[in-house]
Amino acid sequence: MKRSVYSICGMCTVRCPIRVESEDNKVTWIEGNPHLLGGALCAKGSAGVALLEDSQRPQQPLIRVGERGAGQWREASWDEAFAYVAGKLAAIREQYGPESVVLSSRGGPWQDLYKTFIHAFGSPNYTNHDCTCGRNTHHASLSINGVGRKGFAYDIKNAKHLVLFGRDMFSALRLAENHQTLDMLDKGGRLTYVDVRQTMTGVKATRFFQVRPGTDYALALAVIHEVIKRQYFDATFLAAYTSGFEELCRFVDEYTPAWAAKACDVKEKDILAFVDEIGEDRPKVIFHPGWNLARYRDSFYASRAMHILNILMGNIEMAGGLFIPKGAGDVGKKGIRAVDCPKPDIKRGDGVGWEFTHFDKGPGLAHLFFNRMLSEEPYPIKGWIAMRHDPFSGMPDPEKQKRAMSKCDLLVSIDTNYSEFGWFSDVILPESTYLERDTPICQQKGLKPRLAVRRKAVEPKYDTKASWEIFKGLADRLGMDTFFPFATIEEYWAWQLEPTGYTIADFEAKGFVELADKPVFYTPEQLAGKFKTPSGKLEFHSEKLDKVNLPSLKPFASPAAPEKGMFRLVFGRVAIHTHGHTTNNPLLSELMPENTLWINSKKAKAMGVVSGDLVEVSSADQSYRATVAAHVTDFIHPEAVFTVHGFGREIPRQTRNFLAGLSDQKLMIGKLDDWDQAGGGVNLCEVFVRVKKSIRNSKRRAEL
Ligand SMILES: Nc1nc2c(c(=O)[nH]1)N[C@H]1C(S)=C(S)[C@@H](COP(=O)(O)OP(=O)(O)OC[C@H]3O[C@@H](n4cnc5c(=O)[nH]c(N)nc54)[C@H](O)[C@@H]3O)O[C@H]1N2
Ligand SMILES: Nc1nc2c(c(=O)[nH]1)N[C@H]1C(S)=C(S)[C@@H](COP(=O)(O)OP(=O)(O)OC[C@H]3O[C@@H](n4cnc5c(=O)[nH]c(N)nc54)[C@H](O)[C@@H]3O)O[C@H]1N2
Ligand code: SF4
Ligand SMILES: [Mo]
Repeated sequence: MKRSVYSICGMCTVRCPIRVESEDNKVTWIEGNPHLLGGALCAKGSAGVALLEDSQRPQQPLIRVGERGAGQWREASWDEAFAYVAGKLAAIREQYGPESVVLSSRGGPWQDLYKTFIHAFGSPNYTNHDCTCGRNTHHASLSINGVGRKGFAYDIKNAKHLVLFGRDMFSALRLAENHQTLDMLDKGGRLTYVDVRQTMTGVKATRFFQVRPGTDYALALAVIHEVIKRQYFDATFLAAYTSGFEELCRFVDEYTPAWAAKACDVKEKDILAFVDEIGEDRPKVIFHPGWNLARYRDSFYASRAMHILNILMGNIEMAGGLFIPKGAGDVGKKGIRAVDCPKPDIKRGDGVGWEFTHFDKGPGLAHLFFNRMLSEEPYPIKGWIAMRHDPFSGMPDPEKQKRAMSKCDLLVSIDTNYSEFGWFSDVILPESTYLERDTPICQQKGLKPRLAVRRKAVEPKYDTKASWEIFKGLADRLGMDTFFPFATIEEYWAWQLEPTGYTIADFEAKGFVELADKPVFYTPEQLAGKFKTPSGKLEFHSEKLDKVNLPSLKPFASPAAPEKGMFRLVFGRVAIHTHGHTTNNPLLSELMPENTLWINSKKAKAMGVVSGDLVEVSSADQSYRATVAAHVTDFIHPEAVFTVHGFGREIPRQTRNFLAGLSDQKLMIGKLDDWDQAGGGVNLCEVFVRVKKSIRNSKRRAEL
């Protein structure tokens, strides 16, 4: 029988809306939801069928029988696996207290489920991936704007100029944002791109700065200097909504374009020409605060500088600028219900909220758990549940993580794939792929907020379950069933929708329910109350930072240069892979089976390396090394080498990516302890590696 359902893609965390066709329980076609994406889908989205059909993913619950990491498993029924995990969790709770269990997840619109589970269990220790992703930019936004990194979105389509510092959006895709940017360029808009190397985004840009690694902050300070000098700011906006402008003016006085040109290895005339352009294009100039703004020790301040530039442009809450995403309440509608349980009033195990008081307590900071696990301070951690999160892949120095995790009595991976963490864990609870599962309804905020839902296109191919069923299954066995008051997804949807007046049938026509007909912008009066800072204004100077002895405006310090024979390791995305979990996908692994090492032509020449030669890359302490092909190019700064994240995996049941390429996170020795004290993010780009020509190069080449 033929079917068509609207759903939500799950090949990356962007979650694009899709339409899926199936026949006799086989997926035959996937496209972007025509009502929102005009059918467009990226390569990964199209490869969802290959994920579904892949036999190299866990097919039923697995319980470890050999040593941790040895890969010996016994297959278990769901009843058995639930009873096993619930039994171990109950024993930990009994012996050490509920706070001894951590649940980490990839965040997202369904995190209420995971948070409710761990809070109902009695632990405050919910954490997520963000310390290695957007935490610095999140805290930067909180410190200036009083709202986190998702507190603003960008009306790129109507902008005249988009400025991206290390936001390689045509590799690190978000389809709707990509479409908006292409539309903006078609209408004559400008795109300025800043990176240490040329990228898919850089080649579409109207202006490209190839900067010295870790110097974005210097460039941004010079632009602020020049914008203020030329009075390219919106004085009315500044007077109405900001505090600390005079201090900012004094601070940037010394940071001239001539100075920045030297600090960043770019030309002064290019900086001046760029400022000419933003003078013409303002206020419709968007400085994207970066998803990660790379991850250097001053990324928090660099991201603050982007926010400062937006504020100077006066582009907030207007077409072609930044806007505050609207939810149901903002458009006069009732929101959906979410499961909930108050967070237990117990100190977090990572120190956030009591030792570190200036960070968002929500998910804390995952990397801060590991030393504390080793020292058992403030209490032992005995269980770790990773839900759609692979700490060994997404966090640095997996060997150190393993040492800390070895203190645990229970490690559980809830994943669609074998993750590096899952392979080391005690129990794998396999989630059905996104094409085989229904999810709760979620709200998508925006200028026109929506409700959306993922609907299964086919029945599960293997003995897998949806995460809501997994958490409910465990909760029922731990006496926490009242928190999840539904037995089927239909009951769950009805319970969620009850306050809204909608029913699940309202999602049939387009796959979503639109809560507003037209884009909703706040009026200037409404805007005034929206910044949740202590003063209610956009604060160039933050008293919250004063309280923890951190400067609001920090002088630029030039990053360290690599020693001879070493390079700064930078990493990033390609459009056809999502981190490490698509590199074994039957289709995508064919498109890109392994990563390479980008290296500057002059440096390569000095080593006698040409493109395609094998190079050996090793960590500073030599404990991890891998051999990959060199990609020699002028378009990377000589101090840096670059690789695509997600390779160098070591899971024998994944034969397509087994030991293919190089793992950047395994080169990041000691980086769990090197993090930005102001922004909380791990300094993943403060890593130096040794590179040499490999002795494994073919004889023929050696003879040439
Ligand atoms: N296809 C695909 N899309 C994705 C993802 C994916 O895995 N695959 N992941 C999603 C996720 S989780 C995220 S967080 C986003 C990330 O989105 P982005 O941050 O846009 O993506 P990255 O590729 O990580 O970008 C890092 C870039 O920073 C550059 N860089 C390194 N050092 C510096 C520096 O000092 N200055 C500047 N200006 N640039 C520097 C690197 O060369 C690289 O091009 O992408 C999302 N989209
Ligand atoms: N060295 C280095 N470290 C990095 C990065 C880097 O580029 N280099 N990038 C950083 C960034 S920006 C991020 S966001 C993090 C990402 O790191 P993680 O948060 O670990 O994210 P992913 O690798 O996307 O996915 C984690 C796990 O989710 C599983 N998964 C995928 N789909 C599903 C699903 O539908 N259900 C379930 N239950 N599981 C699923 C995947 O198989 C994978 O094992 O890593 C960060 N760390
Ligand atoms: S960007 Fe691609 S993989 Fe990610 S959700 Fe959208 S279609 Fe899916
Ligand atoms: Mo991320």
